[in-house]
Amino acid sequence: MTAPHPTTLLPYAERIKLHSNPTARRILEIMDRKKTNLAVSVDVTSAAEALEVVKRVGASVCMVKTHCDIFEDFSPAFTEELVRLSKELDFVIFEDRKFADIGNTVSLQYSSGVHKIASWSDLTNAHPVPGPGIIKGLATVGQPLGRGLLLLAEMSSAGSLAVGGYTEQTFDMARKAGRDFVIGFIAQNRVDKDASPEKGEDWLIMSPGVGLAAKGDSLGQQYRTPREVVIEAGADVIIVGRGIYGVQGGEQAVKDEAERYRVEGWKAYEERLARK
Ligand code: 5IU
Repeated sequence: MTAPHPTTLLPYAERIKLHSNPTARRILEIMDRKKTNLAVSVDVTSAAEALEVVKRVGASVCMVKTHCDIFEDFSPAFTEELVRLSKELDFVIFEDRKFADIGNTVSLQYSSGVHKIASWSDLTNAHPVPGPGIIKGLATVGQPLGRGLLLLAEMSSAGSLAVGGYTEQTFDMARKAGRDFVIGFIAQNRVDKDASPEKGEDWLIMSPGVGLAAKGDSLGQQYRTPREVVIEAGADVIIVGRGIYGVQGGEQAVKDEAERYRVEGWKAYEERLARK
């Protein structure tokens, strides 16, 4: 076995001081306070239903992930309520927008339009494919608001082109941009290979494609267990969608399932710390 990445041997609480970005600090603070590395992805098409799911899972999560363009009835009232819940139930909002255009266009997509993502979402993400201008464009809008950005270094889906040299160059791009706005990666592995917390460099790795029951879906999604993701791959946050909001059995079942994933994710984190 290769040696564990040094970042994975540090408690979340000890990593707070390695970040200046307010969203990165808040994520780590919440994770430590609520004992959770679970993010729930609420991919339902009704805003009212999404808020119901959020109320059920809120106590168990550090983050709620949205796709705001999925909602049939998106409105400013929805995001106001989501922001209110994020304060009441203590979680961060992550709009999984996957920006992928030139800097000028993404700055408009982030600030304007129907969704005005930067006004309510603490965290968002971007494909590095357009080059570093995408980070600059999003930073002009998000950084003054204390928002954070993740770069998509890898994807969970079968046949993804975000592998090898592409993934490595994504990390290099983030490093060059600095950690004022870019706080980590969506990835399947510890893509911040030689980052050393001893030298003050810390990145958050968040992994979708997590499930305790299914191994995948019919459209290329691939699932790993929380243990595989947190211990073997060294990711910091597990992102679960259908495994939680799609569980049969009504409101209580969704709440219980979120709690089950929280416990699994946290046990795995404690086990990874104990490897020292
Ligand atoms: N998502 C992935 N894989 C990725 C990226 C994002 O699944 O590589 I980047 C999103 C898609 C969906 C959620 O919103 O994470 C996973 O949902 P399920 O747990 O329902 O598969």
